[in-house]
Amino acid sequence: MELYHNQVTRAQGSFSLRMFHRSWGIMLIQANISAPCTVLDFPTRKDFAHELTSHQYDIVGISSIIINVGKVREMCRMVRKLSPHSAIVVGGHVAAIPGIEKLIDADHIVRGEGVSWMRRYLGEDEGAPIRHPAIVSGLHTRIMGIRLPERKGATAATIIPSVGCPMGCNFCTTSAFFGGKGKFVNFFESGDELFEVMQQMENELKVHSFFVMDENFLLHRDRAMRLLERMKAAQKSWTMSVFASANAIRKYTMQELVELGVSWLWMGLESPRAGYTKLNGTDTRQLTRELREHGIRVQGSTIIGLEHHTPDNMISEIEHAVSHNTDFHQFMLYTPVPGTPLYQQMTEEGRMLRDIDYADIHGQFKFNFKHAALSRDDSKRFLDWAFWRDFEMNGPSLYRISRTLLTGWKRYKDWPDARVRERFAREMHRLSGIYSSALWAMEHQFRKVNRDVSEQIRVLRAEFKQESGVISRAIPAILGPVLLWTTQREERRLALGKTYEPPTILERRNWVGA
Ligand code: B12
Ligand code: SF4
Repeated sequence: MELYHNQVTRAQGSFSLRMFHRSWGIMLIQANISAPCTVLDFPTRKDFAHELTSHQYDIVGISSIIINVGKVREMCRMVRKLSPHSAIVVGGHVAAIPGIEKLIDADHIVRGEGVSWMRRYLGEDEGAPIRHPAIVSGLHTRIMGIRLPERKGATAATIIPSVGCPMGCNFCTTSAFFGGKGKFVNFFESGDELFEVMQQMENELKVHSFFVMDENFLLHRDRAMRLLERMKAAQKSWTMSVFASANAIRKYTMQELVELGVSWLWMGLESPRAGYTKLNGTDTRQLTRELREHGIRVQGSTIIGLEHHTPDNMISEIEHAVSHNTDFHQFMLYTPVPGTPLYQQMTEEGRMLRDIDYADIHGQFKFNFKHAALSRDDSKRFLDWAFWRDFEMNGPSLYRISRTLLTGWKRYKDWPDARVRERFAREMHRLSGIYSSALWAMEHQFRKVNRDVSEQIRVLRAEFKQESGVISRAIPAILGPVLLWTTQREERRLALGKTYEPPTILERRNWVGA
């Protein structure tokens, strides 16, 4: 249940950014029905059994993606045994598995958007406005061997403006699941609606920072620009983390992005030779550099095992990806996932491999199809190497994000728009002492991996010192060695096979009188 550690910073050892994320789909459904409802997130088998036997549930809804189909099967079995009168409804991406009806024992399998389905099923108004739940984007954050304290307002709120993406890239399961090319489901159509939701979350969760869970937020320019107008009028100095394709980013000037508060941007780089419309004519290295020069942290995403990849060109493609020097870099195997056009094509060409466990189809292990030039083992070798190479050449992501922050701060600390100044100052003042300390520890620990990068970290640390206040300047002398110690302790723990699990969370709604 970890984004970064599973698929982004997985080669970064104790520097890997670790945190868990709630299951937003079921939180959204719960917030939008009037029936009494419990969300049980990350239950152990014991928790699930206890909940099933402590209350009489008419309906048990189970959310899952494809890899977890084995768990869904077991949960259905438990419901039938422990709560035999309950109807079982299974939703989420797992529903795209061909023949799912035969793999699990459920009464309803729901494909696509779930709020309207559940409202319809319960006899409620499916067209009623969407009520956004208050979602803290991550929990149990951990880095360099330390679990960060969870203060109200310190972690971004998740905002879900829509599901799906109209770009319809052939491999993209999220796009396919919500209708494919040209289609998506908008929960909040206008910038005004979005502004209201964000303001409400600001009040409820005391946040200034938002993780916007929309596959291609910047594609909808009118909505984003109206949001900006409202933010300016209300003097909101908000920070936003968004997903966007290169063609969508190009619709904005850097100034507009900075004023909107975009501080982290996930962009698909895929491959320089891939023919995806979203990349048409964009020099992604230049774009990445430009974004970072404006203090925007870039998370790149590159695909390993596209059709044109061979053992001869794979290394140079990975080197090209690494040369973007993004703050974070995800590498994913080209993976035909049920429901996508790519899966359809591979099936028709007889190239899907049989007997691959669904639990292994997640793009971080080995191919699930027959590639023209790369074997399954090659796919894993190249994938693992890509992560390692990015880490070795560019250093820990924590170092890279502090570098981007400092660049942004220097550029915008005296900017005329107070909202922009305030945003950079907020991050800089809150974090400069911590970053300097972490940089001290990184500089020491990274020497054994790459001396050049360790030297670059030292230079950045000196710059931080110059820009920081007196107190922040004093912190590294004490905190730096402590972080070095916790980092080394974490390395030892991880080497012994330590793993982390999310806590079980139970939330009831409309429960009074139930
Ligand atoms: C947040 C997220 C995560 C979080 C998970 C949080 C969590 N606790 O589940 C993190 C970062 C940890 C994560 C991890 C992984 N993820 Co992920 N993740 C996402 C992401 C970006 C957003 C999901 C989301 O919340 N969307 C918003 C909500 C509202 O949409 P939704 O979940 O689809 O729910 C709607 C419907 O599906 C439906 N619905 C959902 N559940 C139910 C239940 C019922 C009963 C009903 C009726 C309806 C219903 O109704 C909801 C409202 O419309 C999606 C991509 C995306 N944009 O959707 C990928 C995605 C779901 N992840 C994916 C994958 C592959 C993974 C990993 C395997 C990656 C990896 N290699 O490690 C791991 C697996 C983790 C695990 N063990 O389960 C794939 C799933 C592919 C597939 N077809 O199954 C997706 C689609 C990304 C992609 N395009 O490839 N992920
Ligand atoms: S642009 Fe991104 S989210 Fe949209 S279809 Fe392509 S891969 Fe999927």
